[in-house]
Amino acid sequence: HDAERRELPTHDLDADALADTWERLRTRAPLVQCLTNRVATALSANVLLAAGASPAMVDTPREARFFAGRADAVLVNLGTPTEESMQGIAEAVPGAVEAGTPWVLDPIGAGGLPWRSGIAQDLLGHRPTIIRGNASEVLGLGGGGGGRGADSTDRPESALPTARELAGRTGGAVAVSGEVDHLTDGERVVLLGHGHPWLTRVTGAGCALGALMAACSAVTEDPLLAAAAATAAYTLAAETSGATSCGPGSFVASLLDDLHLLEPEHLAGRVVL
Ligand code: ATP
Ligand code: TZP
Ligand code: MG
Ligand code: MG
Repeated sequence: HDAERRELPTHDLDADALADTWERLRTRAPLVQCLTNRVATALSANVLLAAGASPAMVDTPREARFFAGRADAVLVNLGTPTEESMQGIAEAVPGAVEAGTPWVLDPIGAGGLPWRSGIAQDLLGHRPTIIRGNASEVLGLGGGGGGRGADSTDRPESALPTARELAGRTGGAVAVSGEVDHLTDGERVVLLGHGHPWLTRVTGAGCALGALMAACSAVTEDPLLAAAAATAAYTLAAETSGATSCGPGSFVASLLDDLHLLEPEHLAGRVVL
């Protein structure tokens, strides 16, 4: 992706800024409220704990708004919507906005599934700090067709123009995941080519990355930096895990270990921006 990188606008993020963000996450242990799907719940909580953050899956409509005012960040994921879970999200998001709490939207299935596409469009109006999705979901949010259920059928580079347009609308960052992660705040564009193919063989691996982005958004005012720091940490840990495990099962266990072990100086020394 070096050729693509040369064609894109420059950015001011460097390895030290990403490492500082990772350091702040580990020192401050932000409280992350997760309103997520029933597939990815445990992995997301475990990824947050391994990184040094504090997960709380407070998603009932009766408490979601109250808690969004107390959490350091909120994650909203549309993976397995029910009437009740969507009511919880409808409470939490205005609660987060009112309290100035950063919030992340993972619009699973947007564009491809009718009910949640409408919900995702409505949520855009509340200006998510970060939108994180696969390429098909980001294209879906922009009004295009979606992917194949929860999985992407598009390449991240094809979603970059839509990602930039969405970021311009929300004032936040949009992170399109894939073999090369494409991140933008509408102006700046960051490409990160780390990771491991087994991340696509573990369900909820993208969702857990969204949770980690929420945690990072609690420790920096710059949404693009938050998204990039989370992506770098996660994908660098995954490279280590991929090299030391023998398949998706041992890989996901190692991923928690390697996230836990990833020191800011390792991140700074290894990331290619
Ligand atoms: P999908 O919904 O299509 O399963 P997702 O929401 O799970 O996508 P991914 O695109 O799989 O999200 O991204 C999750 C993580 O996996 C990201 O950190 C990304 O960098 C990494 N990743 C995705 N595809 C690859 C790949 N082919 N090689 C290396 N890393 C990858
Ligand atoms: N079905 C609905 S949500 C979900 C599945 C399989 C999890 C998708 O997780 P990810 O992180 O997008 O791979
Ligand atoms: Mg996936
Ligand atoms: Mg996904």
